[in-house]
Amino acid sequence: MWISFMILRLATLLSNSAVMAKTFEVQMLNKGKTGKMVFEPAYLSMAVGDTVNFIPSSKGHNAETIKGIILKGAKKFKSKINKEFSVTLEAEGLYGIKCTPHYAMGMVALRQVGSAVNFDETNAIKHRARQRAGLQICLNRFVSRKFT
Ligand SMILES: [Cu+2]
Repeated sequence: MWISFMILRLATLLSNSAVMAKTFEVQMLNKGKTGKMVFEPAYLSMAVGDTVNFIPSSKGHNAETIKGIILKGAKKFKSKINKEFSVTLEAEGLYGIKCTPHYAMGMVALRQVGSAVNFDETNAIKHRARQRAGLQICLNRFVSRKFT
């Protein structure tokens, strides 16, 4: 009786932790609601241990972490063009993500994992105008969420 109670309890704990970690789908698109060459959604707030699944809905895109917009020690990644790619983000902070071929067109995204411990460094980084504009939109969403 005691054993079966413990097994049941353990099973409940395990299933709870499986439910807690979420998977977010992000489309990589030639044309989206927010313009041409976009990640949708461009900004996402996640918990530590959540997974992002990048889906190449249009051809010619990938997802790569941006140098300088990722906390030191956090896992960098670069997916293959046209391939679906999943990554579990274990370190807290902001992750800047770009599409390698369309970075110059401003195809960028921001993931906030837990709290944005590297916000100041992210906000201070220098980029060319288009990338900067894309990142600024993401950062503004982060800021408005933070202070409202
Ligand atoms: Cu792209």
